[in-house]
Amino acid sequence: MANNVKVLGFLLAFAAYVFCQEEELKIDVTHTVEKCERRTQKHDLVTMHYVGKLDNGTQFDSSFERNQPFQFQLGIGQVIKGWEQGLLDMCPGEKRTLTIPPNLAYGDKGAGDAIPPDSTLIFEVELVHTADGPVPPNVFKQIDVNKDKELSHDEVSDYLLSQAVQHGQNIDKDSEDHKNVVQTIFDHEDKDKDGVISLDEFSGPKHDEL
Ligand SMILES: [Ca+2]
Ligand SMILES: [Ca+2]
Repeated sequence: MANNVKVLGFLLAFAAYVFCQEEELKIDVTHTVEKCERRTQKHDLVTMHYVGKLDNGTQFDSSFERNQPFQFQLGIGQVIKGWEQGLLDMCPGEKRTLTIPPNLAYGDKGAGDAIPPDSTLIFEVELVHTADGPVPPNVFKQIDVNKDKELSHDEVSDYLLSQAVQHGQNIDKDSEDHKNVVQTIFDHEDKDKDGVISLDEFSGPKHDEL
């Protein structure tokens, strides 16, 4: 079950804000560099410094105070959407202020005690370094075993079971827990409710060329 939850969380992270109203990200470049050695792109491993504040000015996080920049990979859902979108095409040394609406941050759930529901977040970010990162696996293709470019209930179920086995767990495919996990994924991903998840609907890692 624990692993199912992990896989589910992974899939839902991409779908979490679909139902929220769309608001735009605001990017203000506050410092430019004259010589740009490389601009960030999808799948880069980026190293950042940042200060995060609520829109009332309350600071909730700072990599400067930890004295340690933050490293992550762009484009694979490791960070909030406002970062995924707002940190692209950026030069090392460049600074930006990102004003991120809730639907591109932590939505109506918020995060912990620090970030209340429906918070707009202000991040002052500075790119320290960027480099090529690994291209992630095409999860859609892995799930779509019969290659009809749609994910059926059985395909999603089989994929979750195979992931569990890879992590040394055995899940009963007829258990209520497992069925609920599959159903929850379809509730979020099968937007037109036709019983299959199309490539367009799928919000996890996929490649456009499929
Ligand atoms: Ca299929
Ligand atoms: Ca569908």
